[in-house]
Amino acid sequence: AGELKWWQRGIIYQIYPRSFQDASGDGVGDLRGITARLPYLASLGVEAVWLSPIFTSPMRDFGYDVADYCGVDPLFGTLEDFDALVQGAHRLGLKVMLDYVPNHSSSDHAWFQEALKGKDSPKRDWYVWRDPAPDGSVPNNWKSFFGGPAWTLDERSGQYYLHQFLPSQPDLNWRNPEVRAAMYGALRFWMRRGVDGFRVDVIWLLAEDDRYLDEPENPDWQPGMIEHASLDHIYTQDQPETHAYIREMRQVLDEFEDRMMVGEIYLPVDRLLPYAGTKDTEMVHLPFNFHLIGMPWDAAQVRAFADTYDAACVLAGAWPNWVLGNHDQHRFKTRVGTQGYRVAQTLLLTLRGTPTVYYGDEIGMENVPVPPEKMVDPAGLQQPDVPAASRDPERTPMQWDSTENAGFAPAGVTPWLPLAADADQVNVAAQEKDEGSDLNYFRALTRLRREHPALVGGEYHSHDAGYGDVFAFERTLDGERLTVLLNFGGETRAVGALANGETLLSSLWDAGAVGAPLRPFEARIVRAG
Ligand code: ISL
Repeated sequence: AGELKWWQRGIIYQIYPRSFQDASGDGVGDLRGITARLPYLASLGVEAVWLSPIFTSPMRDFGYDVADYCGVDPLFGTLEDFDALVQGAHRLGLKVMLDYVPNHSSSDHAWFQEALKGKDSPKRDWYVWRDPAPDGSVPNNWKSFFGGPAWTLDERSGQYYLHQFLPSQPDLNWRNPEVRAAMYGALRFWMRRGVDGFRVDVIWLLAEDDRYLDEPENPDWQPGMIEHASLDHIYTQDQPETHAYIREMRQVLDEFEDRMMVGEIYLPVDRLLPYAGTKDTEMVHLPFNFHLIGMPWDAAQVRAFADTYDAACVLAGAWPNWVLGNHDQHRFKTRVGTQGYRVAQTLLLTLRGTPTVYYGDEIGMENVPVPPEKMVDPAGLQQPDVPAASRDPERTPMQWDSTENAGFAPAGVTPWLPLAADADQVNVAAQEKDEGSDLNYFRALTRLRREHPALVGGEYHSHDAGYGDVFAFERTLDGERLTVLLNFGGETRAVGALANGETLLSSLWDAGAVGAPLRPFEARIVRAG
């Protein structure tokens, strides 16, 4: 796998900076905290660390509302702290990725404040303004992801501005070349400081159809689903102009050596892979593949998807990637259950493609119930009728040890979100000492990836294991063949010749006899003899 790039070869580890390590003692994680934990990150065997937004922000959407694209928010530290983090990471061989939020700024951004001055403001056209409908109401039926209309009236000018998220997150007007130039300037600023790559927030939403037509209703919407899903978003998502802007963005990245971007894109595979571009016109290096998150946890369905996706990637010349969780999704251990956890982790780290891991998943963190009076996520607060809407449960502090505040923050400090009730048992320190822990299983998997290039660069081919609850596939490279056997169910399953060969790793640790049946919920990696 020598010719692979770092973002193909390695694992991306997502840190939600508010929740990783609080060095300053204010209950919120920060950059110096992350720097202090770099040796831990290196010990995991990951390649790159992606930081959710650290930029100057009023934090109404916890940093996804940027008030200065080239500044570090004081809550997280200073530019000097950031430089130290990058240097420290690079010394340990870790890449650093930032979270770039181009679709919208904060309403506190100087650009929006200038635009608010009136229709003649030089920055007016940097955002998306429309006159009211003839009856004075919103220009059309577009909705915010967080509930309510995607339009807010600016009383002074009598016009509405577009916001696909909070009213305090006005959409930037990407059709305006000045906006694009300014936003590319921010990318260059961070790349000059040594940043290796970017996760690009809602990249598939950058442009809107400029006829501003009503979106069609979604016939599959039901009460209990978020309001945003009541429409089919054919005019606000995946527009041809968006593709053009991404091609431009890619050229900015290519001004620097070996940089990459991964795009946040929630689309079906046939509309997702075009975001990788073509050999001649490249776009994002990785278009996030979130499909394992949305689909039922079922061996046959996961296999069918993996087959389809892998083949589509080969055809499109796109490098595959896999995700089980992030700061917007419920913890995967909570979704698949304790028993399915190691099967899922094995799947993530052995399918062909770049895995992205969410902080804490390596120790098996689960959703933490957050009582109503402690809820802070606007997506949850604005949609109280949708219990699953809040993203607080998957954003709770990292569990480092069994001291007060689990080592996340000094004793006596109140963390910004509550810690898991079992943090005194489920934590890094405890799992370091336990050979059979989730943490050591994760490390065993990353070690295997390093020792066996077939797991990284090898071809993927699935097998019919003869049972609906077993997913079996092989990874082959240069004569080495590794078989991954995943028992999604609670039955013992004899998979015959598929299990023949030396067991390199079992989720139940003991290798067992050659060719032994799969035990309930066992994940096993076998080297064919
Ligand atoms: O989470 C989602 C899919 O289940 C969608 O609601 C949508 O993809 C998401 O809200 C978009 O997320 C990104 O942009 C938001 C920010 O709040 C999220 O944290 C970020 O990941 C606005 O910047």
